[in-house]
Amino acid sequence: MNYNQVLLSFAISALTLSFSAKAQKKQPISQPLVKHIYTADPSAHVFNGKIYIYPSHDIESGVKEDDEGGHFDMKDFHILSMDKIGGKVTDNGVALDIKDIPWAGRQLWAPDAAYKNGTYYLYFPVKDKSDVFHIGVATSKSPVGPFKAEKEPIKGSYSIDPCVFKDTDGSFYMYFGGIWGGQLQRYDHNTYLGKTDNPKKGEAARLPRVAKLSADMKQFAGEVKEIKILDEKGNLFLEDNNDKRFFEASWVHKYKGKYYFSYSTGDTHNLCYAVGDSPAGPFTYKGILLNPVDGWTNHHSIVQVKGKWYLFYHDVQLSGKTHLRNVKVTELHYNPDGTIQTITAYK
Ligand code: FUB
Repeated sequence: MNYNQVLLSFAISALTLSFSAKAQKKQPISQPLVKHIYTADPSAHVFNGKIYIYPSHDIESGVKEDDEGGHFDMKDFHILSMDKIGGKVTDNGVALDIKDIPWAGRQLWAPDAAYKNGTYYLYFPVKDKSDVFHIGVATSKSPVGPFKAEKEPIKGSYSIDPCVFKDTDGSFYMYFGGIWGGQLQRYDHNTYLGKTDNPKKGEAARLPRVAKLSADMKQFAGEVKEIKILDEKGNLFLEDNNDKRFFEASWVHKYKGKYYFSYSTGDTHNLCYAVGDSPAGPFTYKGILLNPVDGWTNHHSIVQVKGKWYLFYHDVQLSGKTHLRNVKVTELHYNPDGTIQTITAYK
C-alpha cells in the first residue's frame, strides 16, 4: 500500500467508526418536560387532581465550577403544572425569588411543597449570608405561588434537599440532608462543627435526617433525628459503600402500607431505595431504582397519578452540562413482592 492508500484506509475506518457510534447512540426513554428553561430536582405532587412539579431552576450565572457545587447558583423557582402525564406543561412564572428571602445569601437548591388547610407551603434550602445552608419555608394560597418567605429559616434546620411527606394519619415529616457541598458532614447530633472535610473511607456513612413538622407547618415539632439505612444484614453502611450509601435527594412515599425512602448516592450517581415500617425508619436497602443518568447529579420524586406510579427525574439532555439540567417523567413499576423495577433512562 502506498502512502495515499494508507491515508484513505484510515479515513474510511474513522468514518465507519463514527457512523456506527452514531447508530448506537443511546436514546432517552423520556423527553424534557420543558425546553425554554433549565430545570432539575423535580418534586412532584398531585393537588386537587392536577400535577404540580416543584423543581430547581438551573441558570448559567457564570460562577466557576468548584467541589462544593458553587456553579449551581440558582436564584428563583418556577413551578410547572400539567393536567395529566403526557399533557401540556405550563411554566407558571417566578414563584419565589432569592431577593425576597430576607435571610438568604446564595444558591437556591432543590425545593419541595406541601398543602394543608387551604395553604401551600414551599420548602427550600439556601445558603445564609455566612454561606451555611438552612431550610426555609414560604406560603401561598395558590400551588403555583407567588410564595411569601418567612423572615428566618426553620429553627434547627440545616443542610439541603427538604422532602415533605404527609402520612396517612395526617402527620407531616420533613426529610433532609446532603453531604459534600450540601454540608451535612458539618453536623454531629444537630450541632454545627464548622467547615469539615468530606466523609472519608472507613468512616460511617452520614445519615439523612427527619423531623416531624409543627401544626403550622413552619417549624420542627420535635427533635431532628438520624434515619438509619441498613444493609440486608442489618448493618449501617460505611462511606466505602458509596454505590449504596446516602448522599442527598431524600424522597419518601408509601406503597401498600410500607414506607419507601429513596435517595441519590451522589458520586456514584445511583438513585437507590430502602423500605421500612415507620416514617422515621429504620429502612432496609432494597436496590437501585434509577441507574445513573447523563450529568453528575441524580434527584427525583415518586408520585401516584390516577392509579399509576411515576418517577420524576432529570438529566442533561438539552445542555450536556452538569449544572444545566432538564426534568423528565417516566412510569415506575413494582414487582409483586413490593420491590421496584430498576429504570434505565436510555435504550
Ligand atoms: O440542584 C442543586 C443540588 O444538586 C440539589 O440540591 C441536589 O440534590 C443536586 O441535585
